[in-house]
Amino acid sequence: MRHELQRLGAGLLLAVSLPAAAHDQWLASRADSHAPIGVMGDHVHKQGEVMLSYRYMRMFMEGNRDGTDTLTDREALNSPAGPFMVVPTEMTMEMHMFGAMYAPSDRLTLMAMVPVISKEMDHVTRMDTEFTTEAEDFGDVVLTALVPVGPLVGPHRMHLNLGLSVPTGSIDERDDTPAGEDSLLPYPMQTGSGTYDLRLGATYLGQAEHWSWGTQGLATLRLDENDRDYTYGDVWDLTAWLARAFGQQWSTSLRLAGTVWEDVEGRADELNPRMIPTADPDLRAGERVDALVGVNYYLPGGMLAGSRLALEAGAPVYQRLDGPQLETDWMLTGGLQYAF
Ligand SMILES: [Cu+2]
Repeated sequence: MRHELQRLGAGLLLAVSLPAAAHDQWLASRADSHAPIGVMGDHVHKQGEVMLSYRYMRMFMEGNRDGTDTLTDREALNSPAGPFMVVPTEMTMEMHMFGAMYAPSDRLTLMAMVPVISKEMDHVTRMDTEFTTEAEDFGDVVLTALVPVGPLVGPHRMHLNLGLSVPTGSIDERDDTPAGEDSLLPYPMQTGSGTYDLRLGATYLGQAEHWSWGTQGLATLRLDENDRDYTYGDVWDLTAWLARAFGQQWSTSLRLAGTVWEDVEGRADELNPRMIPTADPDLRAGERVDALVGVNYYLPGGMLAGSRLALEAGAPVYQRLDGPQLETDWMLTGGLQYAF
């Protein structure tokens, strides 16, 4: 009898505490405990955990824009900022991003991100000649310390993103152009910044039984000038998302991402800003808001327990560019994550 009462008591306690836990505790083992895959440094790990990840990102840009107005190629060539000999018409950017995370303690997660970037840009000249340039190289490796702040109990989590971007990327990409064989390519075709940059920010995550949400702000602050005597503009990112969990394995998300980026300071001697707008350091700044939808899949058990698959795609809902500058049309990120 006493035994049965004990069992009943334990059962009741479990029945009460399970749904309560789902409401009161932030759970790492849910599909939506990771942000949409386009967000990086969104979560921390428990002491001793390791996570490896791979992301494929693709971004497509077509047509020029000045302010919020779209321009024809002819209008871009004859823009008040010019006139120019050449304007870009289309660009595709692909990135393979390899990541590793390790938590030496519950209060510190270390993260390294290694990008490999390829870019392709189509152009048209004043004489209607078309040509394409290509670049492929490493991007800048980013090392980040993720430091939880506040209590590690309850349905909310917050951490600081303390990152350093190391200039492993290239600022020496060259290709043949009508201006000459093996010419230095303009600023947006390079794969690195050439500078050490701070990447500082904060991330907040919240969970309810079926829903979760989060926000992250990040500033990219350039610390010096690169070997070609210029510095990319600082970048300010702010994003927020809402996710709906369907069981433990699936979730879908909606996200808004705002970015503001500044002009290039200084200039590369080899680039002639009268030739093409992408070579003009004063025609680089802009701001954009993207809307994205995503899906996360999480495998909680079995051989590949701890694996995650995710996809996110979106398009700008607002963009204002110091133009003429290529406008963004859509972006996509797919990713694989494995924690052990
Ligand atoms: Cu991780």
